[in-house]
Amino acid sequence: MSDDEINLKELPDDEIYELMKEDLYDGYAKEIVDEVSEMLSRGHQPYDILINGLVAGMDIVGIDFRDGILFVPEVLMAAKAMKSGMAILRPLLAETGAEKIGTMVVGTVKGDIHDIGKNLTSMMMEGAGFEVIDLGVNNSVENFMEAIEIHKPDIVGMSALLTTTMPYMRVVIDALKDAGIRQDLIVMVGGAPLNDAFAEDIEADAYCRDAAVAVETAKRFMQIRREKTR
Ligand code: B1M
Repeated sequence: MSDDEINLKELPDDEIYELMKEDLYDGYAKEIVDEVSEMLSRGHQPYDILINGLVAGMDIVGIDFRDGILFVPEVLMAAKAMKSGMAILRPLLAETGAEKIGTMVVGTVKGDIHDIGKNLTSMMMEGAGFEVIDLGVNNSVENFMEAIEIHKPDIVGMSALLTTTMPYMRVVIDALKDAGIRQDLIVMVGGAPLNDAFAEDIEADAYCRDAAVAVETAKRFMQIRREKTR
């Protein structure tokens, strides 16, 4: 919806959230930027704007994509709009002044180019005080191993959004075992098609339903790790 038609200042909060979902669906990046900024100026928390506006909008896109109502170009536009909103929220979510509590190497696995959920998780982890080395998308086992060698992280995070790419997580975990470093790392996995049973099956340490769970899980594991080394 164009700014010429709507004066955001006149709308109540719930209508702006509705508008965000519509504009995300339509891939209107500029409008999303304006709406995110307006909600911030009203004192809404960055996390609430992310969940109630951007993530809620992307959920609707996902349903219509699945049902053949939206196609790849439209979904890409929606993803671009989502990223423009996330770009504003990112520094705010990361701005907690928290002490560094650990390091995570994270990436989307080979064959998979979905990165919105991974980026969101990275943002939230940074906000919680983790250093995050984000490998981007379509990562081979070699990419993960090289980054682990260089950055010596506490945590390895993997993301997959496709049922065809999620099995690749096992390939990475098996490589960690073969290299004799599996026990030194906390392995967390996430992505819409995963679940606890899958994580257990591939011998990951945890499945993270969403970015907030990823943060809680990482903190919990780091706490356990610190207690062990005391
Ligand atoms: Co894709 N796509 N897509 N797509 N896409 C899905 C995943 C799909 C479910 C849509 C559908 O049919 N309903 C479906 C997968 C079906 C399946 O395998 N079961 C699908 C398909 C089929 C495809 C293509 C094959 C389509 C085609 O070309 N025919 C193709 C594959 C490309 C490839 O990867 N090789 C494709 C392409 C694309 C786009 C490029 C158009 C675009 C991606 C743009 C981008 O990411 N830059 C896209 C999008 C946007 C989606 C949907 C609509 C939205 C995904 C998303 O960003 N969600 C998606 C439908 C859906 O999931 N509802 C769909 C919002 C995000 C915040 O949630 O990613 O789940 P999510 O992340 C959450 C948690 O899962 C968790 O925390 C996040 C935040 O709370 N999490 C982690 C995620 N990663 C984590 C890592 C962690 C921890 C937690 O590490 C520790």
